[in-house]
Amino acid sequence: MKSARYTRAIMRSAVLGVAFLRLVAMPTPAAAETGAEAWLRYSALSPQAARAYEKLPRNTVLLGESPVLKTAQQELIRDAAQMLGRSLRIRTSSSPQNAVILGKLTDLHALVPTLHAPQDLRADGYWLKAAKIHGSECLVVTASTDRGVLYGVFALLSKIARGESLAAIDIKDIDEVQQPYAPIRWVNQWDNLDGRIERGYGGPSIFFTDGNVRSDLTRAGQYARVLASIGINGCTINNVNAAPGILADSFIAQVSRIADVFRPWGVQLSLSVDLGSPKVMGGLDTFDPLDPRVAEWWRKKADEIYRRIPDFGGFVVKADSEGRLGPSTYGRTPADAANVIARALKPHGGVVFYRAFVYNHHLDWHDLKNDRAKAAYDNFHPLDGAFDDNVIIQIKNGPIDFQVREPASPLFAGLRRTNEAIELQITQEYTGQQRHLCFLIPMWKEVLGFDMHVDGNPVPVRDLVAGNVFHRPTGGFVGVANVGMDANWLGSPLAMANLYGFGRLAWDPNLTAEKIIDEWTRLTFGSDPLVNQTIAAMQLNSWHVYESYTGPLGAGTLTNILGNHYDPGPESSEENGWGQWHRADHAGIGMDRTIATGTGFIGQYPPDVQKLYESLANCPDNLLLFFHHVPYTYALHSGKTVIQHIYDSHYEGAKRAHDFIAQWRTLEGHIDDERYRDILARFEYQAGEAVVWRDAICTWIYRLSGIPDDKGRVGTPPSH
Ligand code: GCW
Repeated sequence: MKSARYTRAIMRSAVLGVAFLRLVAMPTPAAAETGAEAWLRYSALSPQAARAYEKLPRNTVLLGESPVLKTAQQELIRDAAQMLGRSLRIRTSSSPQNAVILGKLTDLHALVPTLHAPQDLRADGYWLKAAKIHGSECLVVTASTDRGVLYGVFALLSKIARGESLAAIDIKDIDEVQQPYAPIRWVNQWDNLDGRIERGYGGPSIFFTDGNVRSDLTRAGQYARVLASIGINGCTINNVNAAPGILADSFIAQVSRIADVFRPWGVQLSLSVDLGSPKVMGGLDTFDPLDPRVAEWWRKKADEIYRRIPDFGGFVVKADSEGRLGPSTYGRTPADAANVIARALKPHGGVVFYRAFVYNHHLDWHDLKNDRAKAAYDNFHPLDGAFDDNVIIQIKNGPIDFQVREPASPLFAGLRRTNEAIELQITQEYTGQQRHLCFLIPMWKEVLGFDMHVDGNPVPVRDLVAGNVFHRPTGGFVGVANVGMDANWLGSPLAMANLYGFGRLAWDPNLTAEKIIDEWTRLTFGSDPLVNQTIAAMQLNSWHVYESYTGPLGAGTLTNILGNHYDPGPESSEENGWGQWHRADHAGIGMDRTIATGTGFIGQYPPDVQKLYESLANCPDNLLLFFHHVPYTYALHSGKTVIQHIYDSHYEGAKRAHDFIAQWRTLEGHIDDERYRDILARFEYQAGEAVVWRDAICTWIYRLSGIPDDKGRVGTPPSH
């Protein structure tokens, strides 16, 4: 009943939309934009562009009636009307003439037994196929799951919105199968129950406020739509530094309301849990994972959750990490801890993500062999094979912590009999906190494409995490998103390219950064070539620019590591237990992680990768200081000394950040004023911050090394 009303409401708004479009002769200059629609703006196409879609069927038929399928049809009707100015009419399966037919393959076969997908459709994969059905031209959007149908609809809408392959939309030609690379494509939100978000830069939580679930969950539903549109199928709603109270029965009842608004979009809800819960809030005197009472506690808890949330996804666990309780309290292993929870979830089909971010933050920095980078591999590699089938080890992309550049974590190649997922950070904790432009897809692509040379064979990280290499039952991609109540979700309009890109890479890590940014820019700003080219180029350069005025040569972000992770603070990242970044002194700089003389971290990689990093001759310049300690006068492959490279890089980076202002100004009048002015102000701010960074790091290193800048810039007061 409710959904029929909703359908009518959608239809009404579509009809009104059409009426409105008829009144407006031509697309007006861009209207006010808040960013709330993200890349789902679906603005009216120009009459000329719309003509290319004239052959899109006039009707739509839905086979089945699940909430996800209904969402798919409503989305199609509404957005096609917005873009094309005409509304698809709903027909039943008895009259599928000239229709976009939506439904699972099994239902489609009942209608057209002869239609067979060209390949097996994996869960969530879809097939867009033009076909003559009962003598009339139809367009089929089909999949093996309801969710796949929804993804197929979003893909079709995206093509129309981007004006992609106009010829391909010719009803006779379209025949496209898309399959996700891996089953796990999730986001994590680090939301606290009081409404604050750890490392969130887009406003307060869309889920929680003052210790409760928000009464109005409109934004949570909109978020699920945004996620579904790029194929993301799971969302962990609370901070990995989990409040035990999340598991109180009364709270689960509240959380189930969030699951209700996710469900129509095929997004599974999951929770971060505190491993101490059985004791801290559960009434037991222990949380020892091997105690049968603890196992029973988790079983009952899981049963209770599934009673209220039948499609619940599972738990994320951060334990023995940064002060969190963990199995070490009882001399147990991460496998003991993960398995006790996994067994409680197993009968319901749930999974446990156990984070590999386990390290000692009271490390003795005087001991030059100590190295935080070694922790994940040291803790998890020996347990390979000890984890149950529904446990996934969630591994940060690099061995430290989302720095501006890190090598791929060696643990990706260190687990053969254990599921794994890569954890990428969409929220820009160490990369400018959404106040600096930093498009992270090129960085993620480098990691996903990094060849781990497993057993001497070429093996990119993307295949390891997808579970393809060692034939694991599951695996994939997790992104720490941290969207908030700000209208534009992440606090900065351009930062949304990272969320979009995460979803696209999780679906297909072989997509190029260029393709992803082109898609995002067209969807977000329209089809003006100047806008597309300018924004794409700025985004594609932005990571290198940020890296060059913060921490080049693999030195780490050089930010204030004990505080906000934003301002320059190179001294803070040394001489404390949280790990060592650069070991800079008067004679040299860099962390010696070699097998021969350093911490031995390089020894965690397969032999061919060891060869790459162990020798100074082979080690790439951009990771030199991550792996080696060298004198400031050491000559890079480029021929420059390390110190001169650092000076030049900071000056050049700050200049390039400043150039962003002029590049952006070329877009005045080509995009809406709101976003134009908002983003311009951000670039002006970033240019100033880049100078602060440049001067802080150059002065620091000049004082340490005593070596002047060849070009005479460092250490001299500014001339005006
Ligand atoms: O990078 C660090 C962050 C912490 C975060 C932790 C983690 C949620 O500074 O805020 O805690 O990583 O990933 O667990």
